Amino acid sequence: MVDLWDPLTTNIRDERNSEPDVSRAKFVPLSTYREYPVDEMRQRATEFYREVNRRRTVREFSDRPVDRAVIDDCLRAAGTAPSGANLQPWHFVVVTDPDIKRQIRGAAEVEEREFYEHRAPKEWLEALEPLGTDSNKPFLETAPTLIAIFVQNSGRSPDGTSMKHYYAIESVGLASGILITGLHHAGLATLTHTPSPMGFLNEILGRPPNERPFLLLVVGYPAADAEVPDIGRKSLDDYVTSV
Ligand code: IYR
Repeated sequence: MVDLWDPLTTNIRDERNSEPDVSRAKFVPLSTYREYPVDEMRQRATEFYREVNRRRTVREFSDRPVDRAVIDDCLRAAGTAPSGANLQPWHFVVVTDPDIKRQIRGAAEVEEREFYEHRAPKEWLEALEPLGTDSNKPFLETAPTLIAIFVQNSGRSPDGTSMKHYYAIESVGLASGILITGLHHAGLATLTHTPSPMGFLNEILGRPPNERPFLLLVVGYPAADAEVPDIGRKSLDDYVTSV
């Protein structure tokens, strides 16, 4: 049985009776993997957990600019995410222009007012209560950098024809997680902001219709007096079962 999801055999989708054409396949030795003695492995796992456990979503930002080389390396890290058929169905727009940030804030606040005043069911507003959010989004102008993340539902194959992207949303979620973790690791704060709907981002940022906004990531230094809600994380027993 040929796995039609396998990136090396997807080119046989319309020729199911023929042998897989793996002529494009090229394999190289796995030279990047590193194995550690188990003690070191444990130490590394614990250290990584401690590092990411310090991350908090921040809603009050300083206007201090951030170093672009840091952003670019974190975007490179995001681009290493696994993706369906390795099609890398993401696009990131780094926004620092104050005028574009102002436009984004204006459009986001229109949607957010609609959300908080009409669209959101009572239950949803209650769930958001501990976070203290409302429709004012000053951070969209204060923070030095916004990263608009788009999912490409389709792309172009090398011969220029349109090609469907598989597991596009999942792939962009994975890339976004790596980006957030990388920025935190570098010492920057982030806020995952999702005004809904976010179609205005295509318009303001000139992105094509095959791209859907996934997330607006606010990036910067926290304000000197930034506070975060006193909320916790589930413990392992609450979200893991083993069989
Ligand atoms: N997009 C709104 C509401 C909101 C929704 C969820 I789910 C959050 O975790 C936080 C906020 C806003 O940004 O305020």
